[in-house]
Amino acid sequence: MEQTMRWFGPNDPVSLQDIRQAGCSGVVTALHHIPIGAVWTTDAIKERKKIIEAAGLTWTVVESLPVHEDIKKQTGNYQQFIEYYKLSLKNLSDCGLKVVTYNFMPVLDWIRTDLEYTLHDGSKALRFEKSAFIAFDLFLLKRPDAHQDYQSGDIDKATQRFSAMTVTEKSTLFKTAMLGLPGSDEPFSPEEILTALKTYEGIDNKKLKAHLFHFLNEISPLAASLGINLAIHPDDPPYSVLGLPRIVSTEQDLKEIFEAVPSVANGLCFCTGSLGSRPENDLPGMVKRLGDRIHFLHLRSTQRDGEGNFYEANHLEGDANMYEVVKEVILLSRNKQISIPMRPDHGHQMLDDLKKSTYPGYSAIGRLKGLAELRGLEMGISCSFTETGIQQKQD
Ligand code: DNO
Repeated sequence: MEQTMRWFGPNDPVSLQDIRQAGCSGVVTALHHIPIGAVWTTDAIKERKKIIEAAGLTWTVVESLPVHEDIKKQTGNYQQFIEYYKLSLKNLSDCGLKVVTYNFMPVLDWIRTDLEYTLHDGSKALRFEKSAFIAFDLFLLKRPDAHQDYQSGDIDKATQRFSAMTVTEKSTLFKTAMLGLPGSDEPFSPEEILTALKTYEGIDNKKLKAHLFHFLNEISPLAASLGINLAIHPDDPPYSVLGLPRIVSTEQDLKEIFEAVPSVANGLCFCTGSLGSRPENDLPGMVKRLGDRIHFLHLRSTQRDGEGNFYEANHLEGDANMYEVVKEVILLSRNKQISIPMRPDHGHQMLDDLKKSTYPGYSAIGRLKGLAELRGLEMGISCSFTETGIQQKQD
């Protein structure tokens, strides 16, 4: 696996030097300052590339080239936005970029209810708590008809949870759930969210999928001809939230996406954290079955409980069977003679970073720890394969 870390650009408190010292050869980044939908010019791409290369690193993966909401809804000038997307792909390819990550989650990217969940050792993790999220939806966001999306028992639990919260806890929950997109520390306002949610009325999973397939049919042939691999990021969490459709949550979803556009360029960012928070997603099996389309790896593990809550565990702990996942990735890489870029996704806020302010999930030391563990795991498995003479997967 090619080891990288996410870097949010020149304003990221984690420096390129930090990332290099963590043992990475490359970074994963995006031009976060360019408004969603606008073309990434070659000048802007080259400028970012120059900064990265001056630090002795490569720009390995684009994460993300965001998809404009009009493309997801097929409203307004969406064909124009698709053309802009194609232009950005062309410009990225002209600058030597080969993997482009994106997502098709309506309105919001990932959602958590607690960015500072304190673990037994004092480090802090990201957490999703079902009752807190329902309480946010019903009593803070006050989404019209939200109660129709929940079972009465869940509403009772959320009501109790909410009434036990202090004013400060309510305000923190509110800000956390509305944090918006990574790379931004600006939360959405409730009015903005409610207005955006309303624009999805009448768009169910089937319709959103058709819109995704249309988009992919438009961009995949170009991506293939440019030598770019597209990597869709799964939904996080992998189910419907706030009444929105979600279509990249299960193996079946992914199979449909790959069948709809059979080009290998139409691929996946295999995020073990997002997919792993849904118990029936068999992560090692998915690497085996979907391997041809995996162009980028996000490795992290979540710890679920029986109540629908999860927190982000240490990279080798939690529910993801990281040993089996990495083993399958090594077999896949050997079979295809490739090195798939990976990054340790998220990390605990720990040690000196507890005093610092960084993007949630993206402090340096916790990710460095995760990366070190994952590298060790990879090396151990690879060496044991070599010793036992396993060069290729025997199917
Ligand atoms: C969260 C990330 C996601 C991811 C996007 C890709 O930490 O994994 O925000 O970058 O969904 O478009």
